[in-house]
Parts: sequence; structure tokens; C-alpha cells
Amino acid sequence: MKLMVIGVGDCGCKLAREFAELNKMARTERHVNIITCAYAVNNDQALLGELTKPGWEWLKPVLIRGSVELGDKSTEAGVRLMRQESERVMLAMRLGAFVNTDAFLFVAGAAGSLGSGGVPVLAQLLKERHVNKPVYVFLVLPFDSELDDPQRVHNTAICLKAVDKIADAVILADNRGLGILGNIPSPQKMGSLNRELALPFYDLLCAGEMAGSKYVIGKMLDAGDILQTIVSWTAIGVGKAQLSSSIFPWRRAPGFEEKSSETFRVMEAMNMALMRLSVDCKLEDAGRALYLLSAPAGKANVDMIKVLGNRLRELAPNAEIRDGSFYGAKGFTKVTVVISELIYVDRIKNYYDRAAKLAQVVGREEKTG
Ligand SMILES: Nc1nc2c(ncn2[C@@H]2O[C@H](COP(=O)(O)OP(=O)(O)O)[C@@H](O)[C@H]2O)c(=O)[nH]1
Ligand SMILES: [Mg+2]
Repeated sequence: MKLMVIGVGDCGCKLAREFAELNKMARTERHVNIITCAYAVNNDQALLGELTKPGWEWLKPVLIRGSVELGDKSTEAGVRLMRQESERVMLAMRLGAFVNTDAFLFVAGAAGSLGSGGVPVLAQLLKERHVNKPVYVFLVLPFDSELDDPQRVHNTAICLKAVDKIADAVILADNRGLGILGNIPSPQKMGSLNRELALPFYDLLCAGEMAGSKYVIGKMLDAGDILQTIVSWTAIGVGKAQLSSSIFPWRRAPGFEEKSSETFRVMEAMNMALMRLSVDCKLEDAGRALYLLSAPAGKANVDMIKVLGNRLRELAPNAEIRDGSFYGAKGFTKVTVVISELIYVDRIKNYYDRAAKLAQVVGREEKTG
């Protein structure tokens, strides 16, 4: 599956860069393209300069200039700025790349201003002009340390509401869940955090592009499967497990014990993927789901796929489940899961509640003040 990635605002642009890196990796490791084009849309020229170097073709900078009230960090300010600049952004996108694009993926941090307000504006425009292609949003929820900032809570709630209305699906990523306590991480840590956020998309996008039966184990997972799975609120995760190297290298067919221990490891990889979902959710709230196994050549069998399927059906009994598997890993096995069409996400409800409470407080203060 090929995405056009459009990062908006600082967080969005830095993540768009990670998607561009994924495409570079896909081309060198697997000789496929998974991104038709990646854009970094920002009014911060210095950041765009850092992220995109001349000659580094993978990520294209789109500098926007419109004026915005100094210091206004609200989503509403981002909306106003993007409304002034949206035509410039649309013009900057290479129309030629649209043809090969299966879906659009906007990326932004929900708590900021430009990405938070700008993504809904651009997503709406793309939906109007390219009616037949799905528009997805990959939205990063704030760090715990940002929860006391009323502006950020407000922005997050407004952005969640807006993208829910416009996008075909919103894949949530929670900064909170990424093992960083307390303060906002250092730029270095943020870099590895961003890599971690983009990585679950790697196998998912590659699988269908690696045409040819030599890669397929059971069933191919292609763009159609993904398009039919990703709807509404969505979480994504990936887990990895080392496969035992055979203790008897001369024995071609693995024995029963060896086979079952490898199936066990594949299960472990799926458990890990579920534990590391990009946002906390209950699997029974999912209407759709997907799992994808990637394994080293010759190291997987149809039993493994069945076992994974049975387990996921048990955990997500209300979901329509799709699957796929391919030989795409070396030395280890990876399971990617997508949990979608979630009818309830606690984190979202939390932001709505917090934002409503803060609005009440502000209202009361305004009355008495
Ligand atoms: N994971 C991650 N989150 C970020 C990064 N930069 C900012 N954020 C988060 O995104 C939110 C939005 O900030 P930012 O992107 O700077 O706002 P904008 O430039 O106005 O769109 C922040 O509150 C952080 O929670 C980043 O590089 N990685
Ligand atoms: Mg910014």
C-alpha cells in the first residue's frame, strides 16, 4: 500500500520525516515504495531546514507564511492560518503522485496549534477534491506533563472532534504510553520516540507491495485489506520475537517440539504488539482488526497463522478480522496488529471531559471576575 504523507506542524513534520525514512528503508531492504510523497508543512523555516536537506528528495518542505497573532497557541489560530494558506499547500503537492497513492495520511500533534488546527482544514479540502481516496489522520496525543495546561487540553479535544468528523479513520498514538515519565523528552529521545511511532507501519505498508509468491506464506495482505480494516478510531502495534535457531541444523523439517516452540514465540510477538498498541483500548470494543505476520524465509507455517487468528478472535470477538503473512524478516519474526472501528476509547473521553470541565471553570471565573 502506498501512502501520501502530509505532516503539519512541528510534531507532524518530524513524523513525516520518519515516514520518509521508512520508505528509504523499504527501497533498500525490500525494493518497494510505500510512500508516494512525503510533505512537511510548517511556518517554521528553521525546522523545515533541519528536516529536509537539499538533495534529500524523500521529504518535501512546504513553507507557509500567513500571519497569525503572536503567541496564540490555540487550535483556532491554526485553523485561521491554514485557511489563509491552504491553496498554497495544495499547489505544492505533486499531482502526479496522486495517481499511485492509495490513501492520504495526515500527521500532527493534537495539542499544538498549526497541526491541530491545520490538519482538519487540509483533510476537508482533500476529501472534497479526491473523493475516491481515503483520508487518514495519524494523531499524536500529548504527554502527561501537558495535561495541566488548559490550552493543550482544549486543543486536543477540539482537534479530536474535528478529525473524527472529517477523516475516514484516525490512528491514535499516545505520547503518554511511550514509557517517558515526567517532562517532555530531550530532542534525542524524541527522535527515537518518533521512530518507534512510525515503525508499526513498515510491514503493513510493505506486505502488499512485495508481489510475487516467493514472499507469501499463507495469504497476501494488500491495500484492499487495509482499506477495509481502517475505519474510525484505530490503534496500531507491532511486536517482535526471536525465533530459535535450530539445534539440529542438518534436520530439515522441524520436529514437533521445535515447531510448537516457534508457534509459541509468534504468539509472544502478537502479545507484545497488543501490549504496545499506540493507544490504550479494549479489544472487545473493536469492530475490525487485522494481523500480519512476517517471518524469515522458510520459518513460518500455516499453523502459526491459524493460532494467531484464533487468539485474536478470542480477544476481539466483535471484530471482523483480516490477516496476511509474508517472508520479510531476517532472524526474527514480527506481528503487526491493527485494531480498528473502536466504539470507545477512554483517552478520548478523558480529553472531552477535561476540556468541558476547564471550560466550566473559565466560564465561572469570567462571571465572577
Ligand atoms: N511524539 C512526538 N510528539 C511531539 C513532537 N513534537 C511535539 N510533540 C507533541 O505534539 C504537540 C503539538 O506540538 P507541535 O507539533 O509543536 O505544535 P504545532 O507546531 O503548532 O503543530 C506537543 O504538545 C507534544 O505533545 C515530536 O517530535 N514527537
Ligand atoms: Mg509549531
